[in-house]
Amino acid sequence: MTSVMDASQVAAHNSKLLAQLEADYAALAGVLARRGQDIEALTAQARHFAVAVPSWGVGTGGTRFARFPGRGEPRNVFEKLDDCAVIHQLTRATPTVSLHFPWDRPEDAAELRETAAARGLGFDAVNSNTFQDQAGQQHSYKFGSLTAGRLEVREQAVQHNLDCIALGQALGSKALTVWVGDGANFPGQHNLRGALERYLDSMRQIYAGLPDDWSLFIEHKLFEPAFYATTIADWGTSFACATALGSKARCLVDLGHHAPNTNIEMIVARLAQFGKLGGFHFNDSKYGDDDLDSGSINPFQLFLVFNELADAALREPGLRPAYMLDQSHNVTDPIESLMSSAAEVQRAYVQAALVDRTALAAHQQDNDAHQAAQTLKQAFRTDVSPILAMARLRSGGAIDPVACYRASGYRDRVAAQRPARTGASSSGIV
Ligand code: LRH
Ligand code: MN
Ligand code: MN
Repeated sequence: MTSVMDASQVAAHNSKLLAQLEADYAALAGVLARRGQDIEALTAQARHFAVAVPSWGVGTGGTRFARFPGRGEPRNVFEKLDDCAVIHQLTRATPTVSLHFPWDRPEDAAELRETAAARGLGFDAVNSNTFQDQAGQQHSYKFGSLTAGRLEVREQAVQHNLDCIALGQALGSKALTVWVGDGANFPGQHNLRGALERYLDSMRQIYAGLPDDWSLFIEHKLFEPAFYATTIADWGTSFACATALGSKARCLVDLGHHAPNTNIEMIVARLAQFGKLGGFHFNDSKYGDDDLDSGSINPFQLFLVFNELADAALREPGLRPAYMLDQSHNVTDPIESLMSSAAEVQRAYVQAALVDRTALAAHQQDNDAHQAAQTLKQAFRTDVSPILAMARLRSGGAIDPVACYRASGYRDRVAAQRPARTGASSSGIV
């Protein structure tokens, strides 16, 4: 395996921080032991945690008003893989990359797969894109894609999804995530029920092209770009469609795709209960689909989501929802944001493992609401940072990934190799 970053730099970084980490780890081990918890079991669990990185996350994001490119932005999918490799090398928690087509369409899929493997990376779910028109495309998606009134538009959108599956197969992916922005900006613009009927008809054709060992993830989103009525706006619609399509279709929960204050952890519990929880796009938000760094605004919500997942895992040991970050980095170095975000999601996972479920169930049975809430709070308030750092160290990563990355000079090096793009792009995503 070829490393993008020199392993000796990681080793030098770790040797400086090792004594301090060992002291913090021993102190936390003592606290946990008093609660009857074994730190070694938790560290082993943390080492198994993995979350996929979105290829589009390593470029600087933007809004629909402006994009301010960062230094050394990756110019193609191979350079994106290099950045993803750094993230995984230092965090050891992001072994897969999620591609978006046609943004990442490779000329040679086999070459891309080999390059990824040489970097120690694999491919997670592939994402289709029928929410914007591409150069040379025959029919426009201005008035919808999978739900469009015109048959030729729907056929083109279905074919794009089938092409994504074929490309994903060549890369070793096992899932297709479909998010469509289809909807209406005005009451009366289209027939609300008719649009969903056309969506289902299109999705049935995509589902028919899905290999046996693949999953089809339906991603809902409340609004944007359709501001009056989005066809797949909520988990209920997503659930109904996944059920209508069949067992390979499941729902994907992007945390930013709900109205503020929505009880997302309850949506997670419902989907898990009915066998339709497919996966997550992790991010954080204050107002809408802000795509802020995971855990940066509401880490308690993230913990509560993982608390439901921990409960669901006890009931269904086979439950394996797909974890991915889906963020847009406008004011930070994307590599730093993605490394910190992976650790924040991993933190919530470990904190949820700390919950004393026997005590919680007893408080619930006794109607002791106060102690039930405190049981969750105790786990949430526990600083598990030493567990995360030790898990990284033992897996060959960095004790402090951002400090190690900054000291390595990686951004300066790639900035020299990847000249700045000229001109301002107004793209809100890449
Ligand atoms: C839509 C979304 C979806 C897209 C990505 C770029 O807001 O969350 O997952 O594929 O952003
Ligand atoms: Mn998403
Ligand atoms: Mn989104």
